[in-house]
Amino acid sequence: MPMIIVSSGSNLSRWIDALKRAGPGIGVFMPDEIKDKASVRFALSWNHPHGIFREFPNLVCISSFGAGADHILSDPHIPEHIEVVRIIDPLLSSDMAEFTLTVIMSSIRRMPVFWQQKQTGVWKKHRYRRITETRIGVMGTGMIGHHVATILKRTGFQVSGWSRTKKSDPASYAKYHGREQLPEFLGMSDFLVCLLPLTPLTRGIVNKELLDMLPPEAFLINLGRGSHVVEADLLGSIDRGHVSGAHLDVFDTEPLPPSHPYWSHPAIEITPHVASLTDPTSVAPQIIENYQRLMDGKKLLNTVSRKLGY
Ligand code: NDP
Ligand code: OXD
Repeated sequence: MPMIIVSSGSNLSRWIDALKRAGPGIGVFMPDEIKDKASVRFALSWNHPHGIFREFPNLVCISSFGAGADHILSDPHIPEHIEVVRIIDPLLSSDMAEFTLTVIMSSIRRMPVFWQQKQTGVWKKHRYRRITETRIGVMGTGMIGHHVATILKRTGFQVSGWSRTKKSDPASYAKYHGREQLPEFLGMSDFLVCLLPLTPLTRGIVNKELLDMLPPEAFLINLGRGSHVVEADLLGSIDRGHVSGAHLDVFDTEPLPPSHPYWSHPAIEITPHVASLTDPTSVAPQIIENYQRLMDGKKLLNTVSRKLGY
């Protein structure tokens, strides 16, 4: 039984090679290579064109290429009975922790200011903030956010995490949950790191009301999805001088359009959705495992709740 692989814009050859190595004998095809559409039960997707799966009447499972499954769930043409699964990979978490550390360290040691000074030959010292003086709030302490919060705490930062449900595990960092505890959590976040999934409840969560609850001169790091942030509210908050700046890795529209005001804003740093890149060789075995489970009628791994949206 063939597996189909669909992605808008990505070069899929590395993926196909990795899947063939992990599952020799399993046919991996692009949708238009499939003659017998009814033979397909498993699909792999990243930002597929909405509606494409309607051609495959016996599809049972769609796997995301990455941790997020919002790009699958946003397709209104995917019937409720189709199981959605996603990637959980320690490399995604450790790469994300390295990226978050890089952004925070660069900010507290004032690197962007020094890079700018170099452009004009300015020799001027600026004070820095120490790790132990810096409070970080991680919104979303799931597979990735929990690891990021743990590494930041081990590095010496003061760390709090916020999630939907209460956590009973031993606290390596301060834990908050639910809307009621959000203001207290935000009040202690000099750096707010967003690692939430995009769901109906988290879309637009980083809005004026939330930003106003951050300490003065807080810095936003958005690594979740662009649509978590209300762009005009972020720009307004920075321009009023309440939030000092932001590092944004994800955007409502990707690639970020050339005319977008973020590009020219001096307090906004931009990276092109590279905080943590899925490694095909690392994750192909778990995709093949789910494919095999589907064939064997077994329970799938890393399933996404259609109800919760993550
Ligand atoms: P998980 O599903 O493992 O974790 C999600 C976390 O968010 C959980 O802690 C969950 O709470 C919390 N959460 C969800 N909804 C709410 C809510 N309404 N209020 C408060 N907390 C909420 O996801 P991952 O950690 O694997 O990934 C997180 C996201 O990171 C992905 O969805 C993706 O968008 C993004 N990502 C970005 C990448 C990049 O390169 N920029 C790379 C990889 C991922 P609870 O624990 O209570 O369920
Ligand atoms: C992911 C991503 O969700 O790269 O894996 O954004």
